[in-house]
Amino acid sequence: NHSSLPWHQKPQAISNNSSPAIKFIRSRVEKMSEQWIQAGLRMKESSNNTVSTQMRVLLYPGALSGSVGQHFEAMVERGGPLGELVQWADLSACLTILGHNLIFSTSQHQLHSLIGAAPGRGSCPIQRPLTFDLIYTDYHGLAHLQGAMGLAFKHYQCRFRILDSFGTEPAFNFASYARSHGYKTLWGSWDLQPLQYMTMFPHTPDNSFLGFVSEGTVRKGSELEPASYKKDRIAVVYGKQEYMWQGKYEYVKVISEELETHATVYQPPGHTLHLPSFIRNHGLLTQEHFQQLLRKAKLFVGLGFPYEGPAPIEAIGMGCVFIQPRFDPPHSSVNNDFYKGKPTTRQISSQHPYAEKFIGKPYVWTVDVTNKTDIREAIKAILRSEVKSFTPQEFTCVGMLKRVLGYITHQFLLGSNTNRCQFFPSLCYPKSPKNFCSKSVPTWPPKSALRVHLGPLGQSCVSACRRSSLVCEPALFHHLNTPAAFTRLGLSCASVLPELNHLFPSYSPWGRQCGLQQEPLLFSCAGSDPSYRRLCPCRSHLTG
Ligand code: U2F
Repeated sequence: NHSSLPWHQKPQAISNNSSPAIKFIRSRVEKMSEQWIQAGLRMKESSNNTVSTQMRVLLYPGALSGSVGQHFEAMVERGGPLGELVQWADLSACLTILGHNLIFSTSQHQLHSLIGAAPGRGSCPIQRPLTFDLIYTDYHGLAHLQGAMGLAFKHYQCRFRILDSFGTEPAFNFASYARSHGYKTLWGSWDLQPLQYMTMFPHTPDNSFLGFVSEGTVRKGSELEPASYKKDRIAVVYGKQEYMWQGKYEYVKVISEELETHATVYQPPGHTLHLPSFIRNHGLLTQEHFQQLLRKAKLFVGLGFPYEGPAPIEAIGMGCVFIQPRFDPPHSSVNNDFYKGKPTTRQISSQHPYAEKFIGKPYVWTVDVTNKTDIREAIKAILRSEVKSFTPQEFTCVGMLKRVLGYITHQFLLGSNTNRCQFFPSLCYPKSPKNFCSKSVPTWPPKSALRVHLGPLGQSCVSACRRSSLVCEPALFHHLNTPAAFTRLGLSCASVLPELNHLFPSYSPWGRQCGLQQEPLLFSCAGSDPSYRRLCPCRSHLTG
């Protein structure tokens, strides 16, 4: 019964809806609306009572406003990044289906009237109470919010959620620590709860993995079903701008000897592209046409850049195999211009580490692209294989709905607006046990989920938990941050010292030193050091 569902409420939109970015977002939401509705209905069927809280939510992508916005907008139709727009589109759709009341704005001017201080007497503005329960923004937007809210910014910062594709590790987030320990970067240093940063892929559980949707479905009668695709012997190269192809001629040549090779490189007016002659270039395509091409293709070819975008997940969802370069040594903020200044110590082992590590063969082949024999062998094996389309559950509409519902339920303080409960109640507590506005220790997930692991020297808790097919859970760190936790692990400590150190709690075998964490904001699944064995709060999880 569609009429009982929340998306029949009239959506409120305040935005400049003619910009290229807004057009992209709007067209994606419209194109996927049927999938979202079906997923919402499935969720509703499987949840057994009907109460959940309707939030007033502001979506403010700062990257689309002001001077940064002008630059971003100018690049949308010229091969610039679209991944962030994919996320904003999917987040808007997801929150709408969950029944929340959204305002989407890309205007810095409107931001002032929506949340800014009202003019007071003389030069003293009066801060109005914030009427939004949640504000989703990005790093650029945070600065705009700070400008608009003045002193109230700190007071309300627990309501912010930051879309942050590549993630922010705790060491970079905690300003005084970042300053004194060499983790100060262009971004970071906002002293938020690390879980307030929402990433495009599950980089570290210190942040919340927001993701996006990549679902290849077709209509069968009244139902949407996973699609199967008839494949031609063609490859599509992942590289929207000419510079991305530099140094990749030989690699693409080997592929083109076996498959007809297509590309979607943007051609600036009056400019001749210098692509290899064997390439069939379509120019930058609309998302719909790009996806049509992927449906026919057998192979999607990563060139090394862009890093960690949505397109490989879409391609795999449309039955392509993704081949991509391995990075040896890995790229990171230390040796790579793109990652320089990003608040993460991650080591990027290939163009798309998620595809490499979480999906892998037969869908993903990570190769040494300087070794022609390796490439040739991989291509031959791929052509012999029969690979079906595959979408990890976490990148489906249902996956994203469940995840975002979980975050809203467990990461939100019910304040003034209790009892506006309606839609997906089974996962919704009457009072949220954990929120970012109180200083109390988290109570979700429950302690019973905790699996304590003592990591080997030099390993982060992200890897230590993953090695045992578990996931690091930062909300459980406080259970390990006690002298008794060391004893339970059979470690006898010569000294037990509390310290500001993002690697703590940890054990150092030299001198049998046991280090406790002094600052909860520094609890960090990410981070490793050859002299420490980390105490890791792991938990189990549903695959995918
Ligand atoms: C990533 O941004 P990108 O925009 O480069 O990410 P892509 O994976 O290329 O894809 C974004 C979307 O663009 C669509 C495609 C994807 O959903 O369907 N598209 C299209 O509409 N037309 C075309 O011809 C080709 C693709 C990442 F997401 C950002 O976070 C990073 O900043 C950026 C750089 O690493 O990479």
